[in-house]
Amino acid sequence: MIHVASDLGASGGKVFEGWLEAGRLQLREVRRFPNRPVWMGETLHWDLPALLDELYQSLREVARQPPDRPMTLAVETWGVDFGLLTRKGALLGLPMHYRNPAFQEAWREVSATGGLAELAGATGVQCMPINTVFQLLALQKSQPGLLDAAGTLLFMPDLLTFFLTGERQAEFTIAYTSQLLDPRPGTWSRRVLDSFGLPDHLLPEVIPPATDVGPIAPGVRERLGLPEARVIAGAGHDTASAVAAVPAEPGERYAYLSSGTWSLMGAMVPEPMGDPRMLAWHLGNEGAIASGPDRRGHRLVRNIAGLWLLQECRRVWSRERSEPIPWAELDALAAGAPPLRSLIDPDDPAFATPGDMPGRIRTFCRRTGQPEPESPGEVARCVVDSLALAYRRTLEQLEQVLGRPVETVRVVGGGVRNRLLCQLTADATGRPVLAGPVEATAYGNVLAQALATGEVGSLSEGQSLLRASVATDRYEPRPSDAWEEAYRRFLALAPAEGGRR
Ligand code: LRH
Repeated sequence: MIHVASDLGASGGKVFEGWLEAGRLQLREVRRFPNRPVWMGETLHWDLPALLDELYQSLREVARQPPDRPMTLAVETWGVDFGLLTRKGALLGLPMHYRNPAFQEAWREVSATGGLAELAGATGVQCMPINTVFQLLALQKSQPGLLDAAGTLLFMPDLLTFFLTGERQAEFTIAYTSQLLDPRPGTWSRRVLDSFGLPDHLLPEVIPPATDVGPIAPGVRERLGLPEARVIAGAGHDTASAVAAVPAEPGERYAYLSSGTWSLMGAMVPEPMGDPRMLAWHLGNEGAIASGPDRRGHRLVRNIAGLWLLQECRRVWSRERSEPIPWAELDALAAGAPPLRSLIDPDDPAFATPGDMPGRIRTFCRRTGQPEPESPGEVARCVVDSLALAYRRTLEQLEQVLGRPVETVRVVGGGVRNRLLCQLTADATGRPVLAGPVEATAYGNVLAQALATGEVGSLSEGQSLLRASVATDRYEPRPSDAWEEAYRRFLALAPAEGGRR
């Protein structure tokens, strides 16, 4: 059987085909394409038609390859974003992208009225302005009546699935990111819907990860010339897919770090955690694929602004130079720049929206009485040093919430390629870093499909297949006084967030 894994991430869309062979998960890249959001007036939107077209082309491409094998498909995307459908299934406008500045306002309003603790208590999720709940509140204000008129809200992976199958549902891991779900029963939170006056008729049934949704509808296949395939709701949330592909050893006490546009750091937990310190520490729960019979699992996580900061810097510098700056060049410049000179808090709201990131980083350093990084190498170094220190802070807080030590850091995703950041993460945290695979979301996506078809019986069986299939690099920590001193300076940048010293 062949499993088509489609991943729509911030740095682009990717489609892989995966299959099981000789005790391994095999992966082949089918297609890569841009996933560029589009400004329409004041609002940033998904370019959904372009993405659907890429998906159709990918399916045709996979079907052209011999041998002819039964095919399944699963789509995962980043969390929180959604589209609205009419009752009859027409799309009500292009889905909005979470980096819209208006969502920050909705968040500030709830925050000012003390509503964040209530929200975090009801959902267990890290309160972030990007969450669906804040998007809906912003929409209620800017487009009164729209939500009442709409028929169904579908999160992005479920929306793409809908266009292929005609089925409407909310896969558990992607629904979890909305901050509208009560994760323990795994159903929509009455408390949240009522206290924010949000309509509940929009929300479809929540289904567990790794569920067979149905075939590509015959009408769709004929119209678009698509092959026969069953569509699976895998782990619709890309982070949940990536974490399912952490090739940890049985019993290993690891923190995962899914490193890409965001740095998602956390640990698997048997049930949602409710430690009161989590709100101040920006820790929350998210969905995972678990080993249990219904596959709904939980993990602790902090969403840390990740390589986004460098991606935005690179965009600005590339524009200045009128050509894309190769990542390898940027990494080399950062490696050669003086270490631990100026530090930022990567999660400062100033860095959350697109714009002149190098300028904003300089302003942050000036405002906090530090030398302003000038050259691209200095700015990039400031970012990676600061990210490594942010990982240390989260790791220490995770240990306190878990009540046990974390012994290794497992990095997966595109950030595995940033060897400097991997080494700095080991140095800053004092833990060995095990990095790989780069294509974790695709592996996790394929694994979810293999679970749904029954080719793989359990998550642990899948993970032992993974260990046989992927390579990891190990980075040993090189702790030093310089890191200790820098960590003290880093913690002072955002004192409200705590830290152990
Ligand atoms: C990472 C991610 C993360 C958040 C954000 C919106 O791609 O999914 O887990 O949900 O994007």
